[in-house]
Amino acid sequence: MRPEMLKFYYNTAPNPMKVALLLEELGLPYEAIPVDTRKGEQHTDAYRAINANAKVPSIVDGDTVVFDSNAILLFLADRAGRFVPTDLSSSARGEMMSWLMFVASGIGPYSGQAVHFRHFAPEPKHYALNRYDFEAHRHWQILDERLGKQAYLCGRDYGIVDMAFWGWARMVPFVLGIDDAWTRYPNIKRLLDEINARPAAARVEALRTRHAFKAEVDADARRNLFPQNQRLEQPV
Ligand SMILES: N[C@@H](CCC(=O)N[C@@H](CS)C(=O)NCC(=O)O)C(=O)O
Repeated sequence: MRPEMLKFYYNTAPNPMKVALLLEELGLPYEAIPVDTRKGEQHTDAYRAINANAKVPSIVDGDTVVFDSNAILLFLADRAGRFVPTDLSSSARGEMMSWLMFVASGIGPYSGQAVHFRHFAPEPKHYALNRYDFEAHRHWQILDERLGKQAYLCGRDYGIVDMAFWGWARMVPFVLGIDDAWTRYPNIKRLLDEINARPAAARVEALRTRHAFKAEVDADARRNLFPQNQRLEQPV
């Protein structure tokens, strides 16, 4: 019997797209299964059985289930022995883990919250926006400085940290709400352009347009994406 193909649950947001890039770089056959988060498909019982956090991406490969984008990157790269230093006790491995977690716990969350407070949150939001905008700038600045000194985030070799970076990097002008983002962070733009030129990135671009995800952020989408807002309607 033909083994089932790896299932990749995705939408076109930064976290799923970094995983799509690795799947394409590895040349792994996969079935791309859209999860339309604006329609609330992440909250179904069937999907929550795969990802208790009710977010994309997730993968299911046989009886292996992995969720959270950076966990998936590390799992797949380790399994393939590619795009990561494979000697677990090497300094290169320590460096890779540090920068992967920096992207996972810093770049992603601060950029995500900067987007939320800049583009979606109701007023008053000055305090929150100032905090997340400051932290988003600070994190991107750290990567820009690093990329001013070396080709890739972990030195001379392209790897999963660069893929994790790539998922978010194209969003930088939107995250920071500025037109001159690429003048301020030229090294980020340099690596973004380089990765965009890779054949794997072109295949991710094709995946992006394969499914018509809901485009409107209407009241229903807001309920699905920002369930916390329901508490604001209840008396304290
Ligand atoms: N830490 C998670 C975050 C995943 C995440 O926030 N995914 C977003 C898309 S980039 C999502 O599913 N949003 C829908 C929702 O929050 O309901 C990861 O890296 O995979």
